Amino acid sequence: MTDSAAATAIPVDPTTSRPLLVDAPTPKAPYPIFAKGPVEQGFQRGSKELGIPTANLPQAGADHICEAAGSRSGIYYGWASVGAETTVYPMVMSVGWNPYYKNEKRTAEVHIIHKFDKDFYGDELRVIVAGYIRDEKNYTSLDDLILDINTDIKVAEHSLARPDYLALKSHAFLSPSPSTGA
Ligand code: ADP
Ligand code: RBF
Ligand code: MG
Repeated sequence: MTDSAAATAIPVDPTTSRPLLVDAPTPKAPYPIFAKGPVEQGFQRGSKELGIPTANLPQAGADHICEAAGSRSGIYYGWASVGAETTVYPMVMSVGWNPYYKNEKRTAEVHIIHKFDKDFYGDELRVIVAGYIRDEKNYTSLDDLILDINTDIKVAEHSLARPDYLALKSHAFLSPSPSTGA
């Protein structure tokens, strides 16, 4: 490999062989997409037991993201903040149709890449969606789903480290709303 090829090579996750960088060096329309709302309860299908809890955005937030992103179901990445906290964390988000609602409703579930001490149901969740990672897949094994989510997390971290994506981390949208209180 020549030096210039090495300099431009995209790193790959050894476990899943997936590239760790997605999207152009600068966010392109329709990104960034902004959404906020109080965290709602999901179906408690055990995301937490998998070690991958997902905070559900209200329906209006999920619909807004879907529409803005061209109604594309799949896995997205970006930044998130919660409640009265000013800390901004990287996030991965699964957007899809929910069979429970007979495919009439889409959900947007956000996994914040941080270990929290407690739940934050009802708190305001603010997200900036910076780009798209992949389509949703059907898995035959839970282990394979977990491996892919762990790669999604690495993809988000790598992709968000680029200057034009990092700049979104300090966007005013992620500051607590005056009414958030508590
Ligand atoms: P639900 O079905 O209600 O969404 P989950 O098992 O997916 O249940 O857990 C989600 C909840 O876990 C969130 O609403 C939030 O209160 C809490 N939580 C704790 N840590 C995180 C995290 N890192 N990312 C997202 N949610 C988290
Ligand atoms: N579920 C799937 O069936 N296929 C997927 O490709 C998929 N990818 C996910 C990626 C991320 C980053 C996250 C957080 C979840 C993903 N899920 C996927 C799981 C699913 O959307 C949901 O979290 C669980 O069903 C629990 O509600
Ligand atoms: Mg959840």
